[in-house]
Parts: sequence; C-alpha cells; structure tokens
Amino acid sequence: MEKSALQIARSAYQPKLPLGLRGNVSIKEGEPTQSVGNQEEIKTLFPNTYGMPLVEFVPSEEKRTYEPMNIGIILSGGQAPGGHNVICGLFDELKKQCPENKLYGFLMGPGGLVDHKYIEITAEIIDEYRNTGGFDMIGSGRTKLEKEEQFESGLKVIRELDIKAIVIIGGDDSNTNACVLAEYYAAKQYGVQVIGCPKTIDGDLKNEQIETSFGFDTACKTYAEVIGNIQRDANSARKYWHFIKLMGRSASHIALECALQCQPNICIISEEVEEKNMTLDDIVTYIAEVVAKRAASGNNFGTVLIPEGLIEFIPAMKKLIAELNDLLATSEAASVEADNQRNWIMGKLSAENAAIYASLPEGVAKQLTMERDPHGNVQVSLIETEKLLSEMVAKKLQEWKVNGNFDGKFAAQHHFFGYEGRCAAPSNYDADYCYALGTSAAQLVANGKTGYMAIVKNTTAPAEQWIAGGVPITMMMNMERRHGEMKPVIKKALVRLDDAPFQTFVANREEWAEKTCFVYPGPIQYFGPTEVCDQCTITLKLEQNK
Ligand code: FBP
Repeated sequence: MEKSALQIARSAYQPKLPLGLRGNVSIKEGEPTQSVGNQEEIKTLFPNTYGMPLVEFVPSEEKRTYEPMNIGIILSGGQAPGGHNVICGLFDELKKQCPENKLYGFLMGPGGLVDHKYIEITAEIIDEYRNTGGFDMIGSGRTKLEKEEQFESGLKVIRELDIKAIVIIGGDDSNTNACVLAEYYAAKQYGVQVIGCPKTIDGDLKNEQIETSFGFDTACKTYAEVIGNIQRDANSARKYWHFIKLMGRSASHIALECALQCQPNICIISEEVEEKNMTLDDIVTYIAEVVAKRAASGNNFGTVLIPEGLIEFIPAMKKLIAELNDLLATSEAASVEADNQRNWIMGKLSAENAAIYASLPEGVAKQLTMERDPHGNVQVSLIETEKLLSEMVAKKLQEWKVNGNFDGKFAAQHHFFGYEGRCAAPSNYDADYCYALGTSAAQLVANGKTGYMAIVKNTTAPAEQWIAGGVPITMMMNMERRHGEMKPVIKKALVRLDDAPFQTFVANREEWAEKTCFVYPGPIQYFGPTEVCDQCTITLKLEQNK
C-alpha cells in the first residue's frame, strides 16, 4: 500500500498507555454490581453474567506468566476512528503475554463469525494499520448477532481455531448482543468468553462507567475543522447561509460538540425539540427570526447546524414516521407502483399525518418512505433535512418580505458531514484511548472475564493517569420496548438538557446567533505541544467539570 509522508510518520506514533497497563499488570476487583434498571428481570435473563464486580488494572511488582490463547475480533456497525488501534492494542498485549498467542479477525462484521470468514491478523498486517482510520483491516457490517443458530454456528469456527474469547467492537446494540452471546456461552458452559468495546462516532454509548465512545473525538474534530472553514468563507463572502447537517443517527452529541467548538449562529438540538414539543414550523420560525435579526444589522450570512436525527424528534413527524413504518411493512405497499406511491400513501394515512405528509417537499416525503435499515430504522443519513429547513425558511422569509417584516437577502448552501468524519485518522486522544481499550480487552480475557466491556476512565487527565479496567455489561442494562417487545438493552445516552454541555450552549447561543462569534478550530494536529494535540472534546471536559 502506497503511503503519504504523514501516514509514514504517523504509523510510528506509539500510543500512550495508562500506568496501570504499562508493565506488569494485576487486577483489582470491586463490589458486586446491579443493573441500572429492572434489576430482577435483568438478573433472571442473565443468571451467569449478572452482578459481577467492576475491575481495574493496576501496576504490579510481580511478573506474571500467561497461558497461551487465541482471540477473535469483530468490528460491528458504522466505522469510527480508532478501531484499528483497538486491534493493535489487543495484538501487542497478546504477543507481550505470550508470543505464540494468535489473533483472528472475523471479516465484514458479526456475519464473519457466523459464516466462518476470517483471517489471522499478523504483525505485518498490524504494522500496516497502526494509527490509521477506517475499519478496512477486516471490514465491518451490521448483521445482528442475536439468534441461537448464529451462536452455534460461531462456536464451530471458534472450536476450529481454538479461540478462547471473542472481542466485539460496537455500539449499544452490538454490546447488548455481545452480552447475550456471553450469557449463552456461559450457560452452555462452552468456556468461550465474550468482551465488548465501546465504539460509535455518535457519542451515545456513555454512562457512569464509559466516559465516551471511541471515534466521537476525531469525528467531531474533523467536522469542526470543515465547519470552521465554511464559517471563515461565510464571513469573507458575506452572502450565504450555510445549512450543515451532521451525523448522529439519534442523539445530537456531535452537533452540540461542533457548536461548542465552532460557535455557529444556530444549532438545533433534537432532544430540546422533543422536550419542548416543537413543530417543524417552530424550528423554521426560530431560524427565520435569527436570519431576519442578522439581516437587520447587515449580516446576510451565517451557519446553521442540524443533527441528522432531528426529523424523528419532532413529535408530529415521529407519529408520521411510525404510521409510515406500519404502512410500508404491509404486503400491499410492496405492490404499489413507484409513480403512484405518494397518492397511495396519502390515501392510507390518518388525516392528521396525511396533512403533514402533504406539506413536505416531494423529495423529503419520498426520502421518508425509503428502505429501512436492518434494525427497522429510517435511514436518517439519507433524509435531506438541511434542504427541507432552508426551503421552508426561504418560504417564510418571502412571506415576511411581502408583509414588510424582512428586507434582507437569503441565499442558502447545503452540506452534509457524516461519512467524511467516520474514517479520519484518529486524533491522539482516540489513538491512545483505543489502544488502551484493546490492551484492557486482552487483560480481561487473560483474567478469565466474560460479559464485560473494556473501559478507560479519567481521560481528561494525561494518559498515564488514565484508569483502565472493565465493566459488566449487565450493569449498564435496563428493559426497553423495541419493535413492540420488552428487551434488555444498554441505555442509549441522549443529550441531557440539564447537563453542562447543553447548558453552556444555552448560555451562549443568543450571542452567537446575533453577533458573529465564529471559531475556526483548524485541522487535527498529530505532532506538537500537548495543549494542541492531546485535548479531549469540550463535551467531555464539561461533563467531568474540567
Ligand atoms: P454506529 O452507531 O453503528 O456506530 O453508526 C453510526 C452512524 O455513523 C450514524 O451516525 C449514521 O446515521 C449511520 O451510522 C449511518 O449508517 P450507514 O453506515 O449504514 O449508512
């Protein structure tokens, strides 16, 4: 593989490990744990993996000997910067423990385990991918690992390769499934361990035990760089309003972090929209008012950040989408001609939802009916909310112009930043964090743990002070209704409106709206002073009160 000069220099970067993982390591166990909710139900569903203690890895005087072992690794779901470093950390620790240990990578996600598609990950492969973005070393996929026949099929290849443990790198759903798999193998006494690792750029896999999911830091910094560039352009030409949609299927953490980093004129937070029961028109009116106010001081330009998942948080749209989901799942829907779909849908929807559907621009209405993902979700990354909002704002401003309430200019540009941030080369924070997560995962396996997720805490401090360990996955679970059934799941972390990141945004947003307070963060720096290169997100600092 040809490499750029930066890639060559970057591949030599040695991620910083917490002191507890550097030399000889011993394990410290805490008190038994409880799940965050529905304790009795979770305990009944996970009798073998419930109540285990939190663990921490600490430096030790004693050199320990390790039994030889093989591990299998799976990348699950959307790409997130740092995935390769989890694998590198795991590989290096495995080889440190016992040079004959082997690491197998299952190809293209959980499906690779079920279908027996794998490679042995060698030192040569690892060296190609150190500190790189992407998941291309072994690929990723969204196959849900949840059925007994999948677990049994996986067991065959696990036995064939003499694998002691599977490490699953994924988001909340994949880690929930990792726990179900751990419980299944434990109940059957197969002696196969399962360890999870917290991944997703969306930042919604976090709680008391998990400070952040990996990839969030790099993705936000990548988006913040380009938002900053756009803001500089906007402030130079002074003729466009830029509507920027940002990834994050559900939670608005990415939009909020980018707002804190870039200080745009407007940032919509889906969780606030839902809490205040706002309509699409309320959002459009809010944006139009800011545009009008800025126009009154001669500023016919600005930036609007829009979280990708917004549409599903507008209560009326949520109802429409729910009815569309049911409607599109019927066999009749499959036989409707594409040209006639809009009319057919209008005829079937309730009067209230039909009115909302009819009010949407045709393109957006069509996007709402496109194929769902394997989890039954609307593919929000395909819905052009940025265009929807700007079109509706333009219409409103035109009405205000006719009434004499607006005499500025409004011209919009549209952007969607999503895929361009998911495979960026990991920041030092993510490179270090992921390498430590991989090292922790190897330690959890060596210590016989199953049903745990690797964790690293205290990450606002310098890396040597980070605390590595593991959390029982059942500890983070509660029961939630999913597709009509109560299921044990890891609680998804949405933006909390009373927490410091959102409150800091609220304290500043009026000023950012009226004045031009843009910040231009610039590109991620990999080499240079610590205060430039080794900083975590503003969200994490505010959450940790730093
Ligand atoms: P994960 O939760 O699997 O990490 O993926 C998150 C995400 O990047 C969302 O931000 C986005 O909506 C979605 O994946 C896009 O999915 P796909 O890659 O299948 O288009």
